[in-house]
Order: sequence, then C-alpha cells, then structure tokens
Amino acid sequence: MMADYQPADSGFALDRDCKTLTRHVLEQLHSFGPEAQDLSALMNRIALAGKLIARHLSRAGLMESALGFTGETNVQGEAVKKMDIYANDVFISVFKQSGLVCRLASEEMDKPYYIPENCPIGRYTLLYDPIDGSSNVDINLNVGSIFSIRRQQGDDLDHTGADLLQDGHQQLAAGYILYGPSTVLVYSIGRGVHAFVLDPSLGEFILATEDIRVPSHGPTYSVNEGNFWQWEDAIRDFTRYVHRHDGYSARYTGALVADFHRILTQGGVFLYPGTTKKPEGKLRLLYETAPLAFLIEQAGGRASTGHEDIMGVMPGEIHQRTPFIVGSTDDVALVESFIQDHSRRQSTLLST
Ligand code: AHM
Ligand code: MG
Repeated sequence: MMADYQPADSGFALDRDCKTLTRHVLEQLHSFGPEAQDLSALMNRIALAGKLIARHLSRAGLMESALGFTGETNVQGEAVKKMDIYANDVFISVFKQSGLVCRLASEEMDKPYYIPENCPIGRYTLLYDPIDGSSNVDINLNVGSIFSIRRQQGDDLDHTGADLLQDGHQQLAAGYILYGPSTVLVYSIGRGVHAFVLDPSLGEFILATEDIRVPSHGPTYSVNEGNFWQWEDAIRDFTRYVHRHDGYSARYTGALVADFHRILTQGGVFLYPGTTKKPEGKLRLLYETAPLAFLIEQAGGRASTGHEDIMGVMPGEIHQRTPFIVGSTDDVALVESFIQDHSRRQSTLLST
C-alpha cells in the first residue's frame, strides 16, 4: 500500500503560506455574499492599479515623457506631474471595465469622473490620491497611492459629488500602496489593518503582516520643520519639547504614505499642521487624511486636527484640506495638549 503523500520540506515548498489579497478579503468578511464579492473585486482592481503603477515607476527613468511636469496646474493650483496623470488614468481605466464603481474622485480632477455604463449596478465611489508625494517621483524616492471606498448615496444628478460631503465613518474600506524597495499594499475593511507585499515573480500581493497594531508611543516625529515660522505657537512649542527631550528622532520623506507607514509600523507621530499660507494645512480630507485616519484607528492609534478627530470632520467641499496629526495615541495626545494649552491661554487673555 502506498503511504499518504507528504510535501517535501525542501526548496520546492513555498516560503510561507501564500495568502493572496482576494482570499484575505473574503476570509475577513466570512462570506461569499454579494457585498463580500464586491469588496473583494474592488480590492482586486486597486491591486491591479498598484501593479501597473509600480511597473511604470520602476522603468520611468528609462522612458521618454514619463517624468517631469505637464505644464498644467490642478484644481488645487499645484503643478501637475506626468506621473500624477498617468496614475490617475490607470485607476480610471481599471475601474472602467469593473461594473463596480460608478464614479471616481481624485485630487487631480475638479469634479468626480463618471462611468455611466457602470452606474446602474456600480454603487460605489472610489476616492484616491493617485501619486502621493509626487515631488519624490523625479528623484527615485518613495511615493504612494491612497484610496478610500464609499457607498454612493442617491443619484448625484448634478454630478458634483454632494453626497460625498460626509464624515470618515462613511468609508467602507481604505488603504494605500507604497512604492518603495518593494511594493506594499495596506488595507482595512474595518476589521484590522493588513499589509501585503507584491511578489513581482508571481504578480500577486501576498499577506506579509496581519492585524498591525501601532505602539502607544514611538520615537519618531515627522513634520516639515521648514515651515517652523509659519506654524502657530503650539506646534512650535511641541517641536521645541521634542528637541529638548531624549528619545525622539526626526524623519520626514516628503511622501505622506512613506512617513505614515513608518509611524503605523513603529509608532510616533506625523504632523502636517496649518501654516500662515495654508491655515488648513496641505493634506486633503477625502483623499488623504480620512483614509489614513480610518487605518490608524483600526490599528489602535489616533488621527486629529488638533481640535477634533479627523473621522468626525464634515467636508464643506470635496477638495477640502485639514490639519493632520496622526499616529500613536500618546504622541497625538501630546501634540493636542500643546494646542489645547495655547487655546486656553488665549481665551484667558481675551476674557481679561
Ligand atoms: P501630493 O499628494 O500633491 O504629493 O501632496 C501631498 C504631499 C504629502 O505626501 C507630503 O506629506 C506633503 O505633501 C509634503 O509637503 P511639503 O513639501 O510641504 O512638506
Ligand atoms: Mg498627489
């Protein structure tokens, strides 16, 4: 009689249990029902966009017309890079044939982009920042893509996306893709935060870390100190505090996704506060700060404007910006304590 087959414990065996993104999403939802199938298909499409963008980035220095500026400015008045447009269009084209998403909204487009053929069935909206940290693109440093999925509420007949003016709790899922030494996809559907690494030889995102928890305190503070004299006193006092206390290190890459990834995995705090030129800061609520707030809360951390939780902020318009303080609970609380102290002192001064 033949013995039962035993897989060899050798070079032929898999390095690890190769759990793909699709399988992970379905397992998370404990269901093969329509919503679970939709979310899994949505994540699959986002992964495809990530692979296409990663491939383009890896060869950009060898291609004509992949790097540099287009000469246009976007709705925010920022100079647009060719890579911003490439990545924006990649997301549109992968969702065009999906039947899942009726519209996409990104910081590169004035108004949401409609895919009319999907609208009768596709009741989801994808909000995204196609290339976050685009100043890094031309010098071969880290960049990312940020995404968030919301259910479409109503018909949005005038196509302005007015139903998107709701707080971060309306997000069904959020995440980012970090284009670094390896391409990493981090996502949450409200059941923890999970990281996948792209195995280029398989063309698949494979589970690397499940249920990431951000430490309650970490050594990193991440902020553009070039803006020091444009900040309010409270933020200046916070940075003076970390300069004078042992155990803090400054790390700032110029790409939010990269800086956030460090904080998510090792703890600490990232800040982009308001400045005299931009009192609401630089980062956009719907495409950047609300998705990352969703993730950090799922990982046990916090995201705040300094006065309220980011998840509770109601946007007044789709491209609204917010000050952003995100990371470990203790470190976010420390920044907030400086802001609250200053507010208290100001109101005492005003009342005397
Ligand atoms: P972008 O999405 O247009 O690239 O802008 C967002 C980026 C973030 O990735 C980063 O944290 C920040 O802008 C850097 O801005 P600054 O150069 O003002 O520090
Ligand atoms: Mg951008």
